[in-house]
This record gives sequence, structure tokens and C-alpha cells, in this order.
Amino acid sequence: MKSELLKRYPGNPILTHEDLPYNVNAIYNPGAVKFGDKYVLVPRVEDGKRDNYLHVAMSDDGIHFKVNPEPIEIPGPEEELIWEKHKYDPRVTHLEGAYYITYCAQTMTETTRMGMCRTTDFKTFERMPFITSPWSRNCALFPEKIGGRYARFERPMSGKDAITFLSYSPDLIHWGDWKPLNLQSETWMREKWGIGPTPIKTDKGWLQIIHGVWFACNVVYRLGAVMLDLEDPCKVIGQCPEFILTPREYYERVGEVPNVVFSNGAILEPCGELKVYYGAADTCIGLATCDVDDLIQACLDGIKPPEIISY
Ligand code: BMA
Repeated sequence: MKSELLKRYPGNPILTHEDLPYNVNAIYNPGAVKFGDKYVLVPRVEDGKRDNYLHVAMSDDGIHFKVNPEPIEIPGPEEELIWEKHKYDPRVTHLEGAYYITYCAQTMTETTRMGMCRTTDFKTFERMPFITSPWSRNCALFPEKIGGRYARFERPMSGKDAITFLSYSPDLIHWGDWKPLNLQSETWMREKWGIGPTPIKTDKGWLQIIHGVWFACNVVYRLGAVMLDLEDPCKVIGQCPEFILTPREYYERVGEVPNVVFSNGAILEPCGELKVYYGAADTCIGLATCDVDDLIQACLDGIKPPEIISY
């Protein structure tokens, strides 16, 4: 490849702290979904105390977004809200007529588990029970049932041995039948990797964007892509050998956490353009696009499924 597959929108970054009417440290890592003829982002907003909230931002063209100044409120009992000192890394999934947001819910002492809420209008949000035990993150819900059950990816907190699992549920609340997703990780993502946005259905398989980390003298977060079997998504049918976006621009290199591009939101347009929204340096939001067929092909031409690894 001459350069990475994802191409930046020339007007990047598309959202910065200046897009909120009060003091904000950073706005980044948005979930993304199409809502009727609108584009919705659900970014992570870090306020002037560094508390993390989710907001709603809307757009007519997928490029120019207006951010609601009020954070999303997910009412609930005190003993649950204690888990949500911070909310971040949301994935938005359109499923059976509603929109589900899965997010990292973090206590003051940095224990993270997955929260989930449901909305049909992006104005009111209904809390659902916590869907993981503590020390879990990177949860992306599939946009449809697979083999009659709801499905999701999730990963324990961190570290070289943090395996991403596929799990299933009859009701979106009780999860089980965990299976590992085995990728070739001894490459640009050798330190750790995790799921990016909600899986995207294509006629050739599920397209899954991932993030990966290489640690040398410092960490660098990059984006990659894999194709997964439609009926058994922990079966990898191809992995793009190279990263598809790496920090290069000033706003990706310099910020709250330098050298980071991280995505948990993407939208596939009917014309085949894939819009990938990403947090840049944990500070602002960028947009990068590609033709989805090019990305699918790069995965299918790439690394073939690894041997079964036991776990
Ligand atoms: C990950 C996530 C992201 C963040 C990234 C880089 O662990 O928590 O929110 O962008 O680290 O700091």
C-alpha cells in the first residue's frame, strides 16, 4: 500500500473543545450512527474537572456537527450511579428499532465495567442493567441477532493477554457462551488490541474496525480492520496486515495523550463510503473515509485465519 487506506477529511478536526459553550478539556472517541436522515455522534466530553460525560452531537451531512451542551442523563439509583463517575468510549448500535449505547462506566478508583442504555430519540435514555462484571471494556453490540441470539464483543481491562471475546444473550442482559476472537497480534498491534466501532454488516462478512497498540519507548494507538464470518463472527476470514490509520497530523501527535487515533464510531453510506470518526490524541475528533470495498478486499487478501489458539 502506498499509504494508509483511510483518508482524512481535509477540514479535520471536525470537533474540538471550542464547540462547547463552556470550559472543556477534550472531546473525543465518539460512537456514531445514522438516525433517520441525521448523523449522530455520541462523543466523550471531559469537562474542566476532567469528569467524563457522554453528549449527543447531530449533523445533516456527517461532517458539521452541533454538540448538545447538556450531557446525556441516564437516571438510576445511587448505588448504580456510583459506577458512573466517568462514562466513556461509547458504541452506538441500531438494533430492532432502538438505539443502544454501551459505554465504559468507571468509578473514581478507575474500576471499569460496561454500562448500557437505550433510546429511540436521543433525548431520553433508559438505563439497562450493567452487562459485565468489573474490569471489562470495549463492548460492541451487533446490530442484529446471530443464530437467534443477541451478540457482542467485549474485552477484559488491559494487558498483553487481554483477549477479546464474542458472547451471546437471549435478552441483552444475561450473557454467556464466550468464544475468543483470535487475530494475528504479533505485528503493529503487538502490545494489545481491542474492538473499535459496532460491527458493520457487508455481503462478504462482518467488517470490524479495531485499534491496536505498539509500545516501544511510548505507546502509539492505530486503527486496523478485519473481516469476520457472518454466522460465526469469531471466525476470522481475513485481517488487513497493515494499519489503516496511524497518527501523523499535529492534532493526532500532540494532545492529552499523544500519538493516538482511536475509533468507536463508523457509518457506512449506501454509496459504499465508510466514514470513520476517531478521537485524535484524546483531545479532539477527526473524520477519515475510504471505499468500503477497498477495505474489505485488503482484509480478504491479507492475513488468513490463525490456527485455533486455546484459551
Ligand atoms: C484506551 C481508551 C481510549 C483512549 C486510549 C488512549 O484505553 O480508554 O479512550 O483513547 O486508551 O488513551
